[in-house]
Amino acid sequence: MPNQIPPPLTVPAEPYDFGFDVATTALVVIDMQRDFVEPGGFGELLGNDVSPLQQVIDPLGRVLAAAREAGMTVIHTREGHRSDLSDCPPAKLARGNLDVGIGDRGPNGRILVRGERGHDIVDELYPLPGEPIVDKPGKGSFYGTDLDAILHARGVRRLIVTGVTTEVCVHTTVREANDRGYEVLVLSDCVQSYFPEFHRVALAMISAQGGIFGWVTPSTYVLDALHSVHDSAADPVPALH
Ligand code: C5J
Repeated sequence: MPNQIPPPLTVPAEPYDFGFDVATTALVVIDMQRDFVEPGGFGELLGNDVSPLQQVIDPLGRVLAAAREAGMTVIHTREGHRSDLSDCPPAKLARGNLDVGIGDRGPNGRILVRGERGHDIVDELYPLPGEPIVDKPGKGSFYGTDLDAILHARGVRRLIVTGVTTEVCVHTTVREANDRGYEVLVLSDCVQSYFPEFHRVALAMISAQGGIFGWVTPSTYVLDALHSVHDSAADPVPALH
């Protein structure tokens, strides 16, 4: 076994403590788009109540601020398609037999189409200049995107995953990341689903069997860890005599 230096930050998690550092970890914010989180979007068109998803905005906003202050890589994703829908598989377009579906006009513009208001990220969590936005055609954040290349270029090996929905785009991304060798921590109060039972079981599936896909913890532990980085950076340097 090669000697491994343990990561300097450790948080309690299921199924056991998760170690990470700021330099090799990225915060990934998945699909916090109006089309999923606000009325009039794709989520509501599918018959869902979107209000549970709005509960993650506050805790996720706090994690986002702490990650930015600590200097951690932050990556945002958006699910959606080219305006001519040429990257949308016919099966995805047809799914659900919807009267109004992907590419059709809704209150926030054309549904899940890039450049439309509904496709974009909610104001509260809007990316800062320099934070990569990964536009993805599918549920997973790696499929059909350059996310892996971006992470490799930055030396990122661990992901702290947040966003919506727990059992769809979050889960698919966690599985894709796990198979690519990333260590993944999911923040239980910063992910949500239209279905409480799916949310609960999806989180349980990640940490079961010794962490078969990764780790799960509430955001408070990660906030404390990130604040400790920021606080120690702010400590005055002792004077040399
Ligand atoms: C869905 C997503 N649920 N971001 N997308 O269609 O989870």
